[in-house]
Amino acid sequence: MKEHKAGFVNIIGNPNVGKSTLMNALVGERLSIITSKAQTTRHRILGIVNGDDFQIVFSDTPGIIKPAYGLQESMMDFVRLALVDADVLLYMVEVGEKGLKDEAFAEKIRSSQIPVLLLINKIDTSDQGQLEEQVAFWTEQFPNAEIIPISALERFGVPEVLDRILALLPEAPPYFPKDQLTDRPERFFVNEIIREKILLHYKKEIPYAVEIETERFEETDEIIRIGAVIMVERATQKGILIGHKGSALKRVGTEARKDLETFFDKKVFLELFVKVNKNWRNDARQLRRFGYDS
Ligand code: GDP
Ligand code: K
Ligand code: MG
Repeated sequence: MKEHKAGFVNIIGNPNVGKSTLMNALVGERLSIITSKAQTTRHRILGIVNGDDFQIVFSDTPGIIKPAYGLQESMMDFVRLALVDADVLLYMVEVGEKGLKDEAFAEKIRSSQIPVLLLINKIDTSDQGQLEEQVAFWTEQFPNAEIIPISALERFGVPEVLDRILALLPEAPPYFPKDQLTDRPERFFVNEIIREKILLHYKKEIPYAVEIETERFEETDEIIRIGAVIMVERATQKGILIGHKGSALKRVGTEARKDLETFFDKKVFLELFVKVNKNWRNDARQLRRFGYDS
């Protein structure tokens, strides 16, 4: 059997640096995309790129200075999210983008345990001298990153980006069916959106102790009815998750529902249940990222 590589690649960068253009260019190379409902950068999954012997799952995070997430803390939470569960991080900047506005953010990137490819995009708009200056600047800022100058628009450097990602991906079976869209990925997105809200609203212990399972996903012309179970290992965690008079869980539910409505472009009815299951780690760990666990 030929080896198969698969993994999660997160893309971060300011709005309009060219993240979506790069995605389109990558998908245009000999590949297929099976899911791309969320082209807006409010959501994490952008697309899945398949080859015979690989599968790359690209995720996006909201622009790192997006005003809607203007609070420093939320922003850092999103960057933290981008550094969790990824195999490779793509950090995209554009030619001429100078100076890091945010030292805390830069520090996160510098100390990333995940390989970072720093893509300097739009080099079609710069001359050689400028480009060399840029490469020197970013090399100094992020000595741990691999710098690749590209033009997503003109596809310059795009095959190299793909090659580097493939070199860095672990050997793994595909996470999603390679040629079809099923309801499995939809459940996977539901799980991910709920998980994101939990990561944002609770301290460390909770996000790492939970597992989410979407048990019900029923779509009609008007509405999608979703039932999801949040599994925890201990009763105390259940209490924290639910919060005083249910207020904490309610916030998770409300925010997740809003995102799901944008994601699926449809009204969503979302029910969340919290269950204590001491053994979920043993049961579910292997399947966690697959979206096949329901
Ligand atoms: P995103 O917000 O990071 O997803 O950025 P988009 O992919 O939507 O691109 C923002 C704008 O930059 C669009 O007008 C693109 O056409 C343009 N753009 C993206 N990549 C390049 C590039 O390599 N060169 C040039 N000149 N423009 C680009
Ligand atoms: K854009
Ligand atoms: Mg975009």
